[in-house]
Amino acid sequence: MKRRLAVVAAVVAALTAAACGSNSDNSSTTPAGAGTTSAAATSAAATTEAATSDAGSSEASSSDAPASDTAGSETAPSGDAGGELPPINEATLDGAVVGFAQVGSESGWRAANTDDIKATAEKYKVDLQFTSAEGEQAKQIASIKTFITQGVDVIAFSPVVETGWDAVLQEAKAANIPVILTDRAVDSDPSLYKTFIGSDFIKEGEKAGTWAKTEFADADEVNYVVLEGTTGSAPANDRAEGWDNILGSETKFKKLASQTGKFTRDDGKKVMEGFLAKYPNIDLLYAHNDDMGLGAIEAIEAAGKVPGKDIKIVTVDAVKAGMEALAAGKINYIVECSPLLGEQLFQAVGAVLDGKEIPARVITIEGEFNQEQAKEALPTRKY
Ligand code: GYE
Repeated sequence: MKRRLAVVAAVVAALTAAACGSNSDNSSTTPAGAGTTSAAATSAAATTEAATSDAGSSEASSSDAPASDTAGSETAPSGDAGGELPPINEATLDGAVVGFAQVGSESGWRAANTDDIKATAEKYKVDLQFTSAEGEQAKQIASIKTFITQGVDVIAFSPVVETGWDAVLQEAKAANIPVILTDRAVDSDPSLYKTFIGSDFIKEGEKAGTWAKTEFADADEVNYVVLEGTTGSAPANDRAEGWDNILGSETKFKKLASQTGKFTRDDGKKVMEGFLAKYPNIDLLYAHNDDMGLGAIEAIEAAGKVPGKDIKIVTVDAVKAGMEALAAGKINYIVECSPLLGEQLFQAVGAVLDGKEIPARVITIEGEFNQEQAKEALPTRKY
C-alpha cells in the first residue's frame, strides 16, 4: 500500500474573498445578467470556484432572477482561476488507496454521484475502497474508522448529517490521513479536513425562493408546503435557510407545513399524501430534491389534482427523472445541484498526496431550469 502523505502546512489562509471571489459574490460565478437567464450549465462540475471556508453563508442576491422562457447561452460560467484545484496528476493517483464513505442510495442524485466517483476512480486507476452507510451516521463513522485502521492514503466522505464528526476526524488527523469532504458539509473545525468540495446549498434555496417570488408576483396569497431533506443534513438545513432568506419576510407566502421526506421518493409521496389530506388549498410545493417532488406528483395525481398547474412545484437537483417531469409540465422549476464530483475529488486527492496547497472550499457551479430549458437540455443530460 503506498502512502504519500501530504504536508499541506495550512488551510490556505491566503484564499480571501478578495483574491478568489466569495460565495456571496455572484458576479464571479455567474455571467452578469445572463447566468440565471441562460440555459443552465450542463457540465456544472467541470468548473469550480474556490472560496473562503466561511462560504456557507450567502447573501440573498436580488440579481438572481429566475430563468426566462428563452434559453440563452449553453456556456458554463467559468470559475475564478485564482483558486482552482490543480490539474489531475495521473502518476500520483495510479494505485493510490482512497477510502470513500458514501451516504447511501436514497436518491437519483446519490446514484449518479456514486457512479461518477467509481468511474473516475477507475479512469485514474485509483484503488477505491467504497462503502455505503445506508443513511446512518454510525455506519459511516464505522467505515471511516476502518479506513483509518487500514491506513488508506486519503479518506473522503459525504457526511450524512452536519454534526458529530469531531472525534473521528481527530482520529484521522492523529493517524496522519488527510480527509476530503465531498457534497455535504460538517460543523467541525476546518483544520480537521483538507477541503470541502460541493454545492452552495444556501444559494440553491435562494434560487428556488426567487423563482417562487417571481412566479407568484401577482398572487395575493400563496399557501405552500415543504418536503425537507434528511433531518440535520447540510442540504436540508441550507436549502431551508436559502428559501427563507428570500421568502421569510414575504407575508403573503404562508407556510402551511414543512416535514422531512428523507430525500426519497417514497417518503415524499407519503408526506405529501398527509399534506393533501390536511390542506385543501396548497398552491405551491418546495421539495428539497427531485425524488421527493416525483413522489409528491404521484400523491397529487392520486388526489385528483394536476401537478404543475393546481399545485406548482419547485425542486432541487435536476437529475434526469426530475428533468423529464419538468419537461412534461409536472414540475415548474428545478435548481441544479451537480452530482458529478468525481473529477474534482481526485484532483484534490492527487494534490494533497503531492503536498500541494488546495482551496479550503471548492464550490460547484450550477444552473437552473424552467420547462422549456429542460426540454432543450434533456437530450445531452449526463445524469
Ligand atoms: O440533493 C439529494 C441527495 O447531498 C446534494 O442528497 C446531496 C443531496 C441531493 O439525496 O437528492
